[in-house]
Formats: sequence, structure tokens, C-alpha cells
Amino acid sequence: MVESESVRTAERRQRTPAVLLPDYPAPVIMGVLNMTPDSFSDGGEYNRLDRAVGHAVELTEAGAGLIDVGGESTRPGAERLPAEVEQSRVLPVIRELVQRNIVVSIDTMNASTALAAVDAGAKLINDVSGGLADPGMRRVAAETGVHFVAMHWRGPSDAVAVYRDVVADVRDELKSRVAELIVSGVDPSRIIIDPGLGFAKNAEHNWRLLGHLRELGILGHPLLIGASRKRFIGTVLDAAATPKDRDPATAIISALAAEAGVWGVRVHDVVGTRKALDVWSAMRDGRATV
Ligand code: PMM
Repeated sequence: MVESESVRTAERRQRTPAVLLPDYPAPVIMGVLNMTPDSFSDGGEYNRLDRAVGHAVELTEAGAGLIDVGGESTRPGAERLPAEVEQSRVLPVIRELVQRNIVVSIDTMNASTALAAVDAGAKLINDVSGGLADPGMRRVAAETGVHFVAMHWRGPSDAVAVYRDVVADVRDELKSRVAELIVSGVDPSRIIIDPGLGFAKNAEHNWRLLGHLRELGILGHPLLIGASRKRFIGTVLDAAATPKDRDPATAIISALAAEAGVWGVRVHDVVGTRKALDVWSAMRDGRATV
């Protein structure tokens, strides 16, 4: 590393608090802010930015502790974008949110986007590939020192993968991702794991993982889940339900995941999940107020 780079690395590390979200009594809500072209698209670029920031502020006021900004669809099977296009979508909004003291996470598989986002003030890198898609990602995670979500991923395809036992396989593969990150210099206390619901998994796989979250918890890292509005929820509801129709079920999953000890839930409808988590904590603590 040349000297100026190592100075920048040291500066980045200094700007990153040792503990992003210290000991939350209830799971943190990660609100989704999707910056793909079809979102907030009712006018010019400024209007789009303005509306995106407004939406993030609303999510924060509704109880999101983190806003997860994404500029490329990371859904399995989605087409990949040039990193510059992705960055032109996410960096302006990240700067605006950071100015408003909103904690930002960057949803990206590109190391260069992760680095630019951290330089713009993002405090967490959310990589759905767990560091597999871009060989430079682990180094960025290590050098920036921000929190890193390693999600379970079996490649970009939307085909369902073969599992011997989905819970054991996901646990073992996440354990490998974590080991690779640590070998690359990532501070273990910064690593968050995620089973990757809906990624190369069928509905039964997803429900099994949700029913066995404690078995992933034994890896000793905070656990994040992203069930929000995903298609598998439709298997126990009306199959024709729209993504938004899945919000009440998402909120119930959030409360049950809280009971299983997760650290965070990534959701679109923050209001519904906030209510579900308030009910859950009132039951847990026997308190009539939150
Ligand atoms: N799912 C999506 C995108 N990013 N990040 C994490 N950590 N976990 C997830 O399950 C996850 C994610 C895809 O969902 P969307 O297209 O509804 O945002």
C-alpha cells in the first residue's frame, strides 16, 4: 500500500465507531432505500434525490436505525450494472443522509462502490455475496474497518441450489465466509451474518431457515434477516398477493425473528415492523409502554 493510501485507511478507521449499534434491546430495523431507476421516478434527477431523501427520513422517523441504500438490484438473476452507474445512483443520496446524521449501509457487491460509499460516510457494507462476487471486497472491508454483512450466496443465478440440509449447509458456508473475512484482516467484531432468504432457495428452504435461526446464531455473530415482501411469503398467503400485501406477514416474521435473537431485520415497511417489535418487547418485558 502506498503511503497516501494508508493515511486514508487510517482516517477511515478513525471515522468508524467501534460499535455501530451498541447492544440494542430489540433488533435494529434496516429500512430499504432502493435507488434503481423505477423508484422515485416522477421527474428530474433533483426531484428523484429529494424524494429518496424524504423517504429515508420518513423511514428513520418511523423507527429505522439504519438505511440500506442500493443502486443495483442484487436479486438473484438480475443483470449486473457498471459500477460507475451504480455509484452515480447511490453516492448523492448517501451524502445527503449522512449530513442528516442518518446511519447508512451500502447494499453492493462491488468493492469500488463499497469504498466510495464509505468515503461518503456509510457505516456498513451489505454484500449479498458475502465477499465472493468481487475479489477486492474483503480488502475494502478490512481497510475501511466498517461493519460488514456477509450474506449466504450460491452465485448470481436465480436457480434453486441443491442442499444436503439447508440449515447446516448455510451455517457451514457462512462460517467459511467469516473465516475468509478474518483471514483478510476484517475485525471479527464487525462481521454480521445473514442466511440470504430467497437467494438460490425455494420457499421450503426459506421457511426452514426462519424456523432455525438459533442454529445460525451459534456462529457467534449478529444475525440479520431480509424476508421483507419476498415471494416465498406468498406460499402461506394468497399466491397472487402483491409484494406490499406481504407486509403484515413480514412484520410477524420480524417479531418471531426478534424472539429467536436476531440483531437486525431488513424491511421496506418500517412502520409495520416497528409495531410488531414494540408488541414483542412489551410481551418480553411485561411493560405497557415502549
Ligand atoms: N435481500 C435483497 C437485497 N439485499 N441484503 C441482505 N443483507 N439480506 C437480504 O435478504 C437482501 C439484501 C433483495 O431484496 P429486495 O430486492 O426486496 O431489496
